[in-house]
Amino acid sequence: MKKFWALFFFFWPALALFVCLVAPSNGWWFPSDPKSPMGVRIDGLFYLILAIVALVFIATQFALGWVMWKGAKQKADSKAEYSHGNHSLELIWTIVPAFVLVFIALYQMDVWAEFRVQTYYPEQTRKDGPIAEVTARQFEWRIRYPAPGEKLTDEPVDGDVYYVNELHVPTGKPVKINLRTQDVQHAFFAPQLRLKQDAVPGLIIPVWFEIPEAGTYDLLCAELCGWGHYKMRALIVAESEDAVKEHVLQLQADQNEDGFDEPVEDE
Ligand SMILES: [Cu+2]
Repeated sequence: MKKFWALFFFFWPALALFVCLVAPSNGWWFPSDPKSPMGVRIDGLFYLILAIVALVFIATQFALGWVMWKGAKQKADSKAEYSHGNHSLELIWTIVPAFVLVFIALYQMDVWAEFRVQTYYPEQTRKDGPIAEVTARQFEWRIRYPAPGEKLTDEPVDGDVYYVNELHVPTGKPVKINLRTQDVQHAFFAPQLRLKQDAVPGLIIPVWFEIPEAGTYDLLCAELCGWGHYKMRALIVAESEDAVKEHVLQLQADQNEDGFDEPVEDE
C-alpha cells in the first residue's frame, strides 16, 4: 500500500511531462493563434513562464514521489530521522527562485516597453497620431473619429464622427487609439490580438496595435465594471485604409442626415 502512494505521486509529474510533450503538436494552447505581431511576442512570454512552471512542477513532484518511494522501502520498525532543517537547502531554494523571478522581470522588459512606453511606440503611430478615441462607459464602447481629413483632438469638437461598439482600423500598419473612460474603470481587451489595457478615470491612455489580416476581432471589457459588464462586447473591424475612410464618410453622412431627401427650396 505504501508503494501504491509513492507511485500515485509519481503519476502526476509523469502525466504533466506527457502533456508538455504532446501539447505543442496538438495545438493545446490558447483558443486562437495571436493575430498581431505583439501577440506573438506576448505568447512567447507565456510559453517561457509555462516552461519554467512545468519544469519546477515536474521536478518537485518527482522529488516528492522519490522520498515516498524511499520511505515505502524502509522496514516498519526502523527509526525515523528528525532534523531541524538544512541551511544550504534553504539558501538554494530561496536564491534560485529569486534569480528566476529577476530573470523573467528583465527578459520581458523590452516587450513591456514597446507596448506601454510612449517613446518606444512605432514611429508611424507617433507621426500619424491617434486615429480614434475609444471611451468606455457603463456598458458600451463609444468611438469618436475626427472629421475626415482632420486630426483627433483630446476634447470633442464640432464635426467629430461618433459610433458605438464598432471600431474600424486600417490593416497592415501600427495604429494608435486614445483610450478613456467616462465613469468607472474598464479594460480594453482584444483577446485575439493579446491586447489588454485598463481605461482609468481621468486619464487619456494611448494604445497601439497592428493587425496584419483584415477581419473582425472581439473587443471585450476585462474589468468587472458593474451589473452590465457582460454586455460590453464590441468589435474591431480591420480593413483597408480606403474602407475605413469610406466607413467614416458614411457615418458622417448618417450623422448629418436631417430626414429630407432633397434640400428644401423656398418658392
Ligand atoms: Cu466594463
